[in-house]
Amino acid sequence: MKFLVINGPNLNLLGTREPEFYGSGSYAALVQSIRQAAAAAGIRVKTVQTNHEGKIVDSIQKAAKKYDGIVINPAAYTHTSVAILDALKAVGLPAVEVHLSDIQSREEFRRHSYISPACLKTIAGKGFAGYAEAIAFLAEYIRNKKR
Ligand code: CA2
Repeated sequence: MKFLVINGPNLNLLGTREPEFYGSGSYAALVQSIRQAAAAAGIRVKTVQTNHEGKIVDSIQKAAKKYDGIVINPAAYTHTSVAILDALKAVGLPAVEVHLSDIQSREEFRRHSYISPACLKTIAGKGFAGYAEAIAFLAEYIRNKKR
């Protein structure tokens, strides 16, 4: 099984600001922890980070025949992007939405996600561990479906 993990705008800056929301680990450390979580779940993984909405849409479209599932932190596009919602719906791959911070307990504008209707589950407020939980959840979901 192979998963695509997509991280959206500004997550490349992890560890440089706002540790109270995003922790003190760098983006490289996040990638490392995602790789470890995938290995522990017996999953192959590809990680991508981009600051561009269209590139996220392109990655989702291209995932169709290459990956079994998607883990996505759309970052700020969570709260604005019908294009990412439509792309996830179009490919129909099982997807889990992840946020490092607890978006429900922050500003009002972060409480709504355009992406969650296309996802099996949203995991927020668990830092890097949220990605590990998403990978384990998706792996279990797909394995159960195949039974
Ligand atoms: O909690 C999350 O993971 C978010 O998706 C992160 C986004 C934010 O817009 C969402 O509302 C919630 C922001 C990512 C920016 O990350 C930075 C990290 C360090 C320094 C600057 C930005």
